[in-house]
Amino acid sequence: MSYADNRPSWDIFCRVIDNFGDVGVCWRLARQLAAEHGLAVRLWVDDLAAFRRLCPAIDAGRAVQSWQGVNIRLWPEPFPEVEPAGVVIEAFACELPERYVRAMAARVARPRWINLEYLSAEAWVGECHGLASPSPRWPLTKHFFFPGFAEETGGLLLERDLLARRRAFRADSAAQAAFWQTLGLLPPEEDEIRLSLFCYPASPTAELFTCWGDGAQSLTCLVPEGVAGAAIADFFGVEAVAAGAALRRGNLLVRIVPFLDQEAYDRLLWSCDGNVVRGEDSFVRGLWAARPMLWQPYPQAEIAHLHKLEAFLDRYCVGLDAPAAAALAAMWRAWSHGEGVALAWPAFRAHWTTIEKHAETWAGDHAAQGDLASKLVLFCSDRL
Ligand code: TRH
Repeated sequence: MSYADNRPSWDIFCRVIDNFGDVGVCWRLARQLAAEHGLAVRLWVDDLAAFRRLCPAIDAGRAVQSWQGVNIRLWPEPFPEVEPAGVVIEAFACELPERYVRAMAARVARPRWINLEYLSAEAWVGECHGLASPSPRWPLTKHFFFPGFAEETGGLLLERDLLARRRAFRADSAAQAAFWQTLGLLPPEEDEIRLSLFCYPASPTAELFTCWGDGAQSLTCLVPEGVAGAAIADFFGVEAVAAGAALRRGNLLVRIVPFLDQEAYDRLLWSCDGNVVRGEDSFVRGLWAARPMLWQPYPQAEIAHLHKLEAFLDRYCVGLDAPAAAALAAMWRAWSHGEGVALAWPAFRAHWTTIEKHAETWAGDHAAQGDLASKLVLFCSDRL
């Protein structure tokens, strides 16, 4: 019996360029397509060791394995002869193997070929979403599918029950205490603020830590192992940091926790009072966590990421009162530009409650717009 049985078959191709975003998005999408849409999903990944970081159940030495309803394959070089699926997702323009494209072209019922793009809040995304690009070489047409924040885009990844699970978890102090225990932590003290930190190696952590350490309130910052490790070690004057480390400066306590699987990372975001997130997938998860957050887009050439930041701020601040919006924008800009962080923090903190209410409303409104996996399934079935 083939991996697809009688279900519609989908192939997702993912190359790990650097970091975790590419495989993070593909893995989340693959699971959702299998679990919520009854599809037979094969996920081809060229770097199983990187994948394993977000999903420790993966055996990096096995070329074929199944987990959580997804058939996972190592993307080998040279690529073998395989029967292409009915829908083929080329994630982030990763370029499909030529042998596979030839097999797609040879199929009587030509597969749907989708290029899944990176997320951006910029206005052009809505105009480019869904555009067709006929191949100059093959009798095949590729369509561009853009995730995004507006109705006319491909939407955001969101599992059907995510917000309900988040609410239930937040209402359950025993579940929260059990989660903290898995990280070797007690629940937060009355007057403690607890934040998670996921940032880039060059993010201005030293300035942020100095400002938190000098602050009046006790602040615990939870950092998954491997995140900004050199900068943190440098700041505290130690050689290296590893999971379990506890480092103090004034009112700041930095705790290094293990790098979590995606489900546990969600629980971390839900459990903290606020979160520092980055890139694409943790950013979206931070939005669904609906706590005040600080986002840094993936640094790109020619400051393209700063345009992404401004475009998102324009959308996100709609409906937020002007002083809180100004404080939030100043803080996010300082964090991404790498200057003025300590100056921006007090106002950001002062508007915390307003920002938190806004985050909850924003999540509810955007969840109602339809999620990426459902939009993608509809987009492909419309074209079958
Ligand atoms: O790792 P990133 O910086 O990924 C980036 C961006 O996606 C960017 O768009 C892309 O061009 C570049 O990679 C190549 O950040 P991102 O997108 O948040 O992905 C991180 C993934 O790691 C996400 O799926 C959440 C997951 N994660 C865990 O599962 N456990 C953890 O402990 C942490 C910190 C993250």
